[in-house]
Amino acid sequence: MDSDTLDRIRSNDHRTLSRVISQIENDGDIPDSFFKDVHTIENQALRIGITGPPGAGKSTLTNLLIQQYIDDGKSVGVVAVDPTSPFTGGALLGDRVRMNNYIWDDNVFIRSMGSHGDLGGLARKTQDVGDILSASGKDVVIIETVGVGQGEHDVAKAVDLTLVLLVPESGDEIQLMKAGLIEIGDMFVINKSDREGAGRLAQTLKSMLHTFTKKGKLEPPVYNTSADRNEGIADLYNALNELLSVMESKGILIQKQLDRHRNRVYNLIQDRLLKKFWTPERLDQLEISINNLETTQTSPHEVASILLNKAHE
Ligand SMILES: Nc1nc2c(ncn2[C@@H]2O[C@H](COP(=O)(O)OP(=O)(O)OP(=O)(O)O)[C@@H](O)[C@H]2O)c(=O)[nH]1
Ligand SMILES: [Mg+2]
Repeated sequence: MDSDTLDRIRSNDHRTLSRVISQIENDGDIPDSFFKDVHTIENQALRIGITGPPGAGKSTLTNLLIQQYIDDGKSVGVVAVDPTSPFTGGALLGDRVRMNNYIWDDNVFIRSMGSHGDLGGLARKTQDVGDILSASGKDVVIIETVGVGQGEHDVAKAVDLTLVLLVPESGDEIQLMKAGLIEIGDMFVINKSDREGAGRLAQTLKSMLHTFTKKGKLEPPVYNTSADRNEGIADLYNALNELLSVMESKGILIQKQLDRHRNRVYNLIQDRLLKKFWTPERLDQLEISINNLETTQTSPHEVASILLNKAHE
């Protein structure tokens, strides 16, 4: 990666942003020195995660939040992470992203990104893309991700604030617990509140959050919106900013950033050690031991010990 690329990122050249993000998405060989430089020019964009079940209205809401930020004179970068898609090649997934209003606006950059089926890698990539967008000078980076599994938990660790979007059909207490979204939200939004059951869900959710919020932690607020009618959005936006300033004054944002930093180092080391460990030779050995397994009954523990011991030879 040359210094020209860095300059272009810094000067908010969207084509360069797109190219570099594609490289990250496709596991391109980007040298560490590049990220080092990106980090030094990184401004501290606020990172917001929006997660929730498929079709809950995440993109519709994101679109409206973009407008609120623009009206406030802020610039926004959006990454729509699609864990179900192997990769997107940088194309806007028209029907998933629904954010085509800003194509010509320098203050808004929108990308979707797939995972290659590797959710762990997705969290790392999301962080890296966040850094790039931050370096381009965006004030806010929004990461939209579908809440269907482990992926959103990782993404939640990559942001300053996680907004969980639910719909009236999201169900009762037990279903909400099972979905695993309760513990990751800093703020909850019941979208499609034009539908029946929105008030009931809000009550259920509030009492759950009241019960489960640990002492000394902030109890996440609950808001109702109808994104496709632009209802409740201004209130939500104000509440979001209010929550952020409370989080900032209580030192929660700084703590999250420090945790994020620690986690990234941890994950990078894990990735690198694994990459270093699995040489073609060891992969061959593993294959051989698997073939032998049928006849020799070697336990996986034993095979692992043998391979690990060889690592020390
Ligand atoms: N009734 C109703 N429909 C809505 C509302 N908000 C969004 N929708 C509709 O719900 C559908 C899905 O909206 P999206 O914004 O694409 O939802 P999403 O969560 O981004 O979807 P995925 O990214 O595919 O998971 C669209 O047809 C929207 O028009 C709402 O408040 N009420
Ligand atoms: Mg979407």
